[in-house]
Amino acid sequence: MVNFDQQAIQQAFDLAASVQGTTSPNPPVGAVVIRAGQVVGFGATQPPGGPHAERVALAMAGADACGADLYVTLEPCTFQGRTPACTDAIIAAGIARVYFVFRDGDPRMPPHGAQSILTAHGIDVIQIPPPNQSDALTIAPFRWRLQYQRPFVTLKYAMSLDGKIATHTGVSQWISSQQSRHIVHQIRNRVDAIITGSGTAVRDNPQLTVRGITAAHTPWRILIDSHGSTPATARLFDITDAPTLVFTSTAAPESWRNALCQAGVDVHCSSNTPIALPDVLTHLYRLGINHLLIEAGSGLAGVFSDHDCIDEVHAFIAPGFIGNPQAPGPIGGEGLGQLVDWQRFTIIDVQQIASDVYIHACRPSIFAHPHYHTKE
Ligand code: AOF
Ligand code: ZN
Repeated sequence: MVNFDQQAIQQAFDLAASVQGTTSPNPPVGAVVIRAGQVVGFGATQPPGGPHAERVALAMAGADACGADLYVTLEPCTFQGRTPACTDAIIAAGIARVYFVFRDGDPRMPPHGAQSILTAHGIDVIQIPPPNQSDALTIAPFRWRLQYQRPFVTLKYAMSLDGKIATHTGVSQWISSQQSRHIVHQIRNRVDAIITGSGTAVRDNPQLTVRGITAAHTPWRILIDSHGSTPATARLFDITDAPTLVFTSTAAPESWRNALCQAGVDVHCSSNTPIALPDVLTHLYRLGINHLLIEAGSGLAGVFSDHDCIDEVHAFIAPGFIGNPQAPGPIGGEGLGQLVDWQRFTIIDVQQIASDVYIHACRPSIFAHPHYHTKE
């Protein structure tokens, strides 16, 4: 029976959560060093090229790391990437025991992970469960990108009690409460990029920035606009707020594409109209984007859903009716014809936020192998 420190691993997950969105393509990891029941060091993964969580925590612990226990949310890396192997730092510091939760799926890891290297140096290595089921969400975006060569995709929407995200005339501001919209900024702060479509860009002229909270970073803004219908004056194209990447096609006017390039927007032009979602996701994979947030209308969300590319949902449900069959719901697209193989999400959290109900759900497969043994 392993007697590990629940508080230490919880603190490590809190540290990991605090740097979500700032570490891609690396995973956000938290580490805590405990000696004689006291926290002597802690840290989280720094942006790419910077030290990993373990090295930050060990540096803080200094000589106190000798004989101490290390709690880390992901098994320590054993290879030289942009930074040297964490196992070397753990061995050099004289750590006695390493508790970790998730296995690292990076192909540069050896078949048996960090365990054999550390145990060969007399260090006990113990894999423990996550304190909460939802802790798997800290590692899922990193895992998804490696496993499926695409980002982990989160959809956020606000809808009425009758399942509409706008009126039949296209008005959607505002369906959810101000408190719910505040949570959306926290969600944006945890992702690498926010994607929308031209319908939303034209109708709402959104900024898609993190506001009203202390932002850890600035996510990319991504627009899918095959025909160049978003005015060049749109707020999304003001790159002093945040960087913007546009996927368009040769069907869009060349003058529009040039104007965007001149404004500093990163324009990716394809000869296919409409733009193929798998091409977009592959491009984002190559850019190192682990976590993508959809904030769009039913058209773009429907394309993601038809491709079975929505992995997590944040739904805000406001207590009023909108009505009219022409008023859109959150998901358009082709949709399902039958419910035989219908894949349901797993609900992680349900809360009342001011007058709204908030539902947080994700694919059950995120929890299927919470310890993520990839190399068995
Ligand atoms: C850890 N602790 O905090 C993180 C790890 O290029 P590098 O050197 O930054 O290495 C990136 C890889 O390190 C990444 O793909 C993943 O396997 C691991 N991430 N490992 O020990 C950490 N973020
Ligand atoms: Zn490392």
